[in-house]
Amino acid sequence: MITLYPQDNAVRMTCDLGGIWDFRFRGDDRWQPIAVPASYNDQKPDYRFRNEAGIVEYRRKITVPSAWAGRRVCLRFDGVAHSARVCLDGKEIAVHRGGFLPFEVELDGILNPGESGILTVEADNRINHSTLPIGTEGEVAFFGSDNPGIPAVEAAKKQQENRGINRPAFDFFNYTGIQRPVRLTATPRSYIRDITLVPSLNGEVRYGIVTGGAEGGDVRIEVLDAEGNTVATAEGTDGVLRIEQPKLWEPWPGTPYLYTARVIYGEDVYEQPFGIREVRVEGTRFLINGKPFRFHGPCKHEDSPFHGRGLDLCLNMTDINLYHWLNANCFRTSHYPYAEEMYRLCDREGIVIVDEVPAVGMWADEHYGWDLAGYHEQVLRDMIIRDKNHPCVVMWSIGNEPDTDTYPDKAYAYWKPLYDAAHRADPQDRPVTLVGCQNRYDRDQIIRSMDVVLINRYYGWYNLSGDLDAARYAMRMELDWWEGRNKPVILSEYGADTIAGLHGAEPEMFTEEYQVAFYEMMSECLDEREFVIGEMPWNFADFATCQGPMRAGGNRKGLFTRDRRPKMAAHYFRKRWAGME
Ligand code: GCB
Repeated sequence: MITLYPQDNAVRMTCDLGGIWDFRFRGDDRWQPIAVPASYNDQKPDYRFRNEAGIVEYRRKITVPSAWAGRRVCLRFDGVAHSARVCLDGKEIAVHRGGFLPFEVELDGILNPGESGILTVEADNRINHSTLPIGTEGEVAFFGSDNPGIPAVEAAKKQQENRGINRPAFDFFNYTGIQRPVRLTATPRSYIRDITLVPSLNGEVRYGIVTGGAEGGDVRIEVLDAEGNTVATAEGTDGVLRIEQPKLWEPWPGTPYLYTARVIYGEDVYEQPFGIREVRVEGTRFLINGKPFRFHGPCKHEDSPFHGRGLDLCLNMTDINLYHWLNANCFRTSHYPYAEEMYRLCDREGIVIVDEVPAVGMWADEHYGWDLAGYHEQVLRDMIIRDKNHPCVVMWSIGNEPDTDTYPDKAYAYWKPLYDAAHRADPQDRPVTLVGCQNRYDRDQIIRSMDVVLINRYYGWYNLSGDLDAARYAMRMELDWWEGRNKPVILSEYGADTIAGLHGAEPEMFTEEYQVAFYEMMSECLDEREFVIGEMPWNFADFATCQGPMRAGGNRKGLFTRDRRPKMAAHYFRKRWAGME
């Protein structure tokens, strides 16, 4: 079950379990030190850390402070990739499927205040046709030519399978482990379990409170403005708050004004930040607070040297300040829900988010035969429950680049119920999208049916490579077609691999000049169309991928290098986006 983000206040306490834990591959005798939270993969120059598919074990001693007597004590994991089995003193206390959403286990009766125990966490990094994201089973990897049919290659592939080699069906390194914080949390026994806030521009905020534990008394809610003044109050588990002359949450460069909903239930208190803003699609426009909003900002990954996909608050801060430097106003959480700290930061900084589930790697048409829809919907609902109150989140993405054109009707039948489920799950009923890959857009049925059409296009890179005139022609021709669909369109990925420091008098592929020329050409096409309401270059920074003949030290389509130095294209967008709001 998804629970509120942990909080320290007068009645709630947390104890961060980050640090150096014990670690080993299942079956090993010897434990070795490992940093938590972080991906384990880059913490040791060892083949197994990078490549082994299977279960790893983490271990440490935990103690519940005796001062927490009488409290409800939980162990909360913000994200363990890709699934976790948690034991205390050898006894299973929790299992969780999926690597990008939180889960918690109540320790009442398992470990009491004043007691210690040995916590072990088994993390499974295997990916296959029943996980999100998807791993390959038998077929070729996402990027890598396996020369199907060559007897020696086929035989060697069988050998690989026997060795448990496990490959992503997606273009980012399969970083795993305990990548996000682990905490002990203490709340009163009768506690606030969930808070839902649905603001309107007129200052009315519909709210709903869910409580847990024994009946604990009345529910009261107070809204505080940014200075801490109480500006509205209400009583009861649901109702409407009324804020006079509300200040709106506006995306950057406006003011992302935040209120705090202080919920009081018996002894418990929780302070939930929120913003007053409305999101709506009207014709081919995307409106935030009734004003047309144009998305401009590169897509991201959670990726950096050393930490891998592990939470790094300093990196998050640096990245968001680089978004400001770029004059960017948004990103998509390609290709999974990010750590909660990032959304909280974007609430404060006014950076808009398109929030994406880890449904990536479904590019083979056979996925319509896999038994995945139920789990997919659960992950989607859990993401929406976790992120529903963030003003920065303005749209949900139910997946990235599935095959939607081989069997358009099967694709429609799979994705439409997920689209409906997202609308049903979101109390704020934000727009919903599915990100389309470069395909037979004339055959596809589902992408065009989304509230906003998000399409990834690589004219001039993966096709028409190196010929930007041809790419311009193709892009224009496709945009002519979309013009007839009467939908708002965002170019949700476009980019060119670029080796920082590689230059050419002629803009040739992989040079910084080509990356700029590619973006200039694309900008020209996009600027001609009013229904194009956004551009999200791929990618903010270079990032790690699995090895393959098309990836030299990872994906190099970053506007920045992996250590966040701007390439020429970053300067290009900084200029282009200045004053674009
Ligand atoms: C895509 C994928 C993204 C890849 C990118 C690329 O279409 O959505 O995950 O990294 O292309 O660079 O090939």
